[in-house]
Amino acid sequence: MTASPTQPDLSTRTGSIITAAIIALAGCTAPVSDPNPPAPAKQQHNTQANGTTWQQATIELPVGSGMDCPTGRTQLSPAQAPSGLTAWAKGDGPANNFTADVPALASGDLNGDGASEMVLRVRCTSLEPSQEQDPGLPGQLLVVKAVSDTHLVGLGYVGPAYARYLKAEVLDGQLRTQVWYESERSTSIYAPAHMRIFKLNGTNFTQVNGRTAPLVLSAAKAGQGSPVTLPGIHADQSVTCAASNLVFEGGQARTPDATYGVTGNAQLVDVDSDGNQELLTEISCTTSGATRTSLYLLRQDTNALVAIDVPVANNGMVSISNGWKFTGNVLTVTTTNLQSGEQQKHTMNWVGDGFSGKVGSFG
Ligand SMILES: [Ca+2]
Ligand SMILES: [Ca+2]
Repeated sequence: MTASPTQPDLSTRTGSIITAAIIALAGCTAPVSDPNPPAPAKQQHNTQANGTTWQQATIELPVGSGMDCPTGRTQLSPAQAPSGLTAWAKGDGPANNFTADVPALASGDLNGDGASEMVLRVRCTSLEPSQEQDPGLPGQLLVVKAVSDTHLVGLGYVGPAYARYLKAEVLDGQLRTQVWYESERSTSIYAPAHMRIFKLNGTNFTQVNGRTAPLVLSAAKAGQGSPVTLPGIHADQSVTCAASNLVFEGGQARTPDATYGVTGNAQLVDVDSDGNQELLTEISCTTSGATRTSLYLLRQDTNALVAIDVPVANNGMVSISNGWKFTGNVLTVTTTNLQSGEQQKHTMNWVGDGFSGKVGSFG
């Protein structure tokens, strides 16, 4: 588990860092795709406790969890926050108010007794619900058992603190959850969400599958991004930008022959719906004074982001600054011929292992 920060205004600071980073990188080029993740799914699940009653329940919060959270018997009260309805309790320390979002993110049997538990998205923070500004504030998950409509027992926290849990489901006694931004310390843009799978092991939930750390294309704060593997971009019989293994720092990466840049246009997508997001992103390549921007699809490999397709492999003849977007497994890209000025709209379908109708060639 991530060590708890001491700053009482963590949530606010995190949002500011993300916003500042997005603005900083967005300044590199014109149109910017929104790299923010979707808000957590607001699914209504069948729960043992009535959704309006458990907000006023007594909850037994886990003791000895290592989280900077209230412990023991706590009385919940309903409240309104930017994320919607919450149940919350005022802590007795400087930074440990407890907030749980309504409704539960998921439910299912996680302790094998045949009855469903609720999976709540919770935060331990100095803020009161009315002070929260971000509807997707980072926190962690808490699995609770409803003894009655007014009495909940926390079985254990799940996952690292200060992450954003976008989705969760209970399947075969395991909790599968999609995580974005692992912690305040690794807050970065262009970090695709990933799946983590947890199981109750004695008295704690332990991770049994999935990534244990995020991959990051370009760190928002100081430091290096994760390794990135790109294929070469071809032009006629030559290679305009060679295949390369890069590490971005401050949005740039260099090889002896070229300089690469993250342009600021990126979209998080999940082309194969496995919960591990892919990253559609423009990356520029400058060689011999000429800059060409291509559009790549990066997949999360074990320890690196690896390009599995290049929808626009730019040989220097086109600009893609007129924009692109990916919706419903269809990527549309408008290119401008740099010599004639002619614009062309390309519609590319995801066909399982790549896009149809790509522009240019690579390898
Ligand atoms: Ca159960
Ligand atoms: Ca995927």
